[in-house]
Amino acid sequence: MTTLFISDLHLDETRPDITRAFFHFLQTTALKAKSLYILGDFFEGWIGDDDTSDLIQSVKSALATLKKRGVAIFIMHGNRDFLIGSSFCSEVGATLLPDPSVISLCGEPTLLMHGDSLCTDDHAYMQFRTMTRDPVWQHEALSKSLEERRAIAQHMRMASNEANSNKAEDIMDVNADAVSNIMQQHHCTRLIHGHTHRPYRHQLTISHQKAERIVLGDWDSKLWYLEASDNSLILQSKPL
Ligand code: OKV
Ligand code: MN
Repeated sequence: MTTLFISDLHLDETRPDITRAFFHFLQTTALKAKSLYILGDFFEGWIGDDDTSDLIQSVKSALATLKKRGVAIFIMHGNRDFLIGSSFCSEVGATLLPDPSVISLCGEPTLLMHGDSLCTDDHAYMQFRTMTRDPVWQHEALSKSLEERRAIAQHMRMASNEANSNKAEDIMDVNADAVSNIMQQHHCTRLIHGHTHRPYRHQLTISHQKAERIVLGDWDSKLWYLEASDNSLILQSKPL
């Protein structure tokens, strides 16, 4: 029995090929697993659980089917879909995981994160994050009509695309001290996260101990998942 980790699918109407690959992944690889962890940016955007589209409906039903077949599903917020709420999760039978969370994996305490909170050199983004994770902001955001939220989302996405094209590559990666601090705080020698779209297994030394940071890949030209079995971890990628 395996445990699977994915992130950064950025599901969106403009990429039906990714949605198709995800459904195929659920019906094959994920069906054989014990649990599936989705570590953020599952959707390209989220404006509230009351939003219904064909895409959202079909994803809900695919996840609910997986759950009914006995696979446990865990969802963590990403920087894009941070408004996913308890209604969505209970509808599909998933557990909403706080960021960060610690689980035991292959007998080792393992820290799970989306990864955006580690990008502390991107000050503009950290400010955006603080604002949008504020419960008061979120309550106000969700009290607007769906139409209004759609319009605001479109605006925010356009502004963000413009800002990111002017950002240096390395400020959009994790900060090494932020990684070391959070792993020590949680007494973990393994960290699994996504967000940066730089899939890799980094071998580290943290307070004289061997440690590992596993970065999941985004689903774009390839799909990526981390497969954990009894005693091995494999970072897999397949063509879409
Ligand atoms: C998510 C990011 C867009 C980064 C805002 C009311 C309020 C909804 C919202 C709209 C945007 C989330 C919910 C999205 C993340 C972006 C652009 C940059 C850096 C309001 C209702 F309060 F402002 F009125 N938002 N979306 N970005 O499209 O998913 O992560 S989103
Ligand atoms: Mn992200």
